[in-house]
Order: sequence, then structure tokens, then C-alpha cells
Amino acid sequence: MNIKELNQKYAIPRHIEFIRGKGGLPTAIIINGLASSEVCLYGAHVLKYQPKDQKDVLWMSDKSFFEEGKPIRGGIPVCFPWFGPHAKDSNKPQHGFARLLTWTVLETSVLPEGSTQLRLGLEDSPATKDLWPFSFKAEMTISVGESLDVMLSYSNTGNETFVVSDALHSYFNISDVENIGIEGLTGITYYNGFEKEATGKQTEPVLLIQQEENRRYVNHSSECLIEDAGFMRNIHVAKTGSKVTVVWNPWENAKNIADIPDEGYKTMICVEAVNAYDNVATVAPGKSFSVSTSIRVE
Ligand code: TA6
Repeated sequence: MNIKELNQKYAIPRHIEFIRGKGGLPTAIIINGLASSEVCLYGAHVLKYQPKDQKDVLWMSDKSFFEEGKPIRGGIPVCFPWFGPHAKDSNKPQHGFARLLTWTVLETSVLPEGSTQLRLGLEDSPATKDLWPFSFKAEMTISVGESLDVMLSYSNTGNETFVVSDALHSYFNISDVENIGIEGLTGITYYNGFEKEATGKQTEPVLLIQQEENRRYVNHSSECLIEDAGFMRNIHVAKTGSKVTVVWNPWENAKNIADIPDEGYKTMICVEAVNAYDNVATVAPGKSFSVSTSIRVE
């Protein structure tokens, strides 16, 4: 569907319209009385979320590619049907293919409290079957209001059980990495980067980011709070259907990442709702699974 057709079928005055956004990619622009947001159909990628009278909540890289075949850097990348490198074939795309394909619009609506909801869909195709041989239907439901609520659901439409790891890989916009602390992870065991064993255990009540971090906390389902003294706000990051929380900041290693400015690590922190390690989703034929995150500022 082209932009004109998308608008004819799915635009809602004073809520949502579709434009050709950065790189010419089809993008939903959402503005309502509570917040504004942008969602790129390429990757079902939330690019922006800004509650009324607030600064942007999501970080977006000034150096991001907006180009088919390359992931967008910032916002909320959707990692599916695997998180991280492919377990057996390093030629397959990191974090799966969902963030590298254009999703279709299924529905737009206005919720009773004035939020705008957008539902996007993706299903198996010859291209996905080349990378992952299963039949599936995935949906992203994105609600923009006083909170940003994002849910990834997927169902098995084939005859064989499949196993998925996934993530809603949220990047948050912060005043300065030195001004923030993350609460909610005390006592939780974590893998450090790509270590084979979970050897870390957080003892500190508040996690400060003072170096490169790639912590993968396991058996963790509850909310995290990003306290930002510089922006004088707290970001609540809640989730359902996820038992792994990843905290990532590349620190000065950002210099080696083409689409992050050298100093970009200072104003971003990833706190991600993940399923990985022992907490993957096993989905039998006809069954489905959902992971969601809810982001709110106070
Ligand atoms: O979630 C953390 C992580 O898996 C890191 O290991 C880091 O590679 C990051 O995601 C970004 O991955 P990307 O493929 O988007 O460069």
C-alpha cells in the first residue's frame, strides 16, 4: 500500500497519519492530546515517544541508517525470531529479521482515554523461510498516550513447534550517563556480555553506568526505574512475558559502531525486555506468545 492508500484507509484526524519519513521509509506520525510518537513500518520500529511537556523519552542516533537491509539505531528495535547472533549461523542477521522487514498496517484506533493505537503485522514469506523455516504470524501493538505500551505477539501457524528468543530493545534518552541510576535489579544474577555462565550478581541498590555494560539479568520480570537527575525525571520501564532484562551501554566502544556518534553513548541507555538463555518461548502449532513493555515518565 502506498502512502496515499495508507492514509485513506488508516489515518485518523488529530491522531495518526502516514508519511514518507527518513530514507523514504513509510512512517506513522502520531500526535494526540497526551503525547506524540513516530513509528516506522520498516521494522515496526518505534522511533520516538514524547509525552506532552516532556523531552523525548527514546534515544535516536543522529547517525542511524534509514535504509532497507540495515537496522535503525535507537528507538525500539524488535528482535525476532532470535536475540543476538544466530546460534548456529553467524551469516544470519544479528537480532533476527523482524527489524529488517516492512510490516503491514492491520488497524488504527483511538482508545477510550485518548491514546492512539497502531497494530502492525508480519508473516512468513519465502524471504523469512530462507532464514528460519517456520510459519508464523507476528503482531506489534503500539499504544501512544500517557504511557507508551508496546506488545510483540507471535503465533505458530505451521505444524512444527518453534523456539524463539526475542527482545524489545529500547534505547532511552538521558541527560548524561553520569547523571543516571537504574533501580530494580538488586540481587539479580546476570551474564556479563557473551559469557557462557551467569557469574555476576548485582549487590548495589542502584546501578551506575561507569564503563561499557552489557548485562543480561536472568529470572527478572519486574519493573526498572531509570532515575535521571539531569532531566529531573524518572522513566519507569515495566514489562510482561519477559524474564530477561538487558542493560547495554557501549561506552567508548561507540567509536567502533558505525551508526552511533563517538560521544553518543553519553546520552543513551538500553533497558530491554528480552527472552533468551533458559527463558526462550517454545510455541506449539496453533499457540502464541507475547512480550510487552510499558514506558512511563514521572
Ligand atoms: O542487547 C545488547 C546487544 O545484544 C549488545 O550485545 C549489542 O550488540 C547491542 O545489542 C546492539 O546490537 P546491534 O545489532 O543493534 O548493533
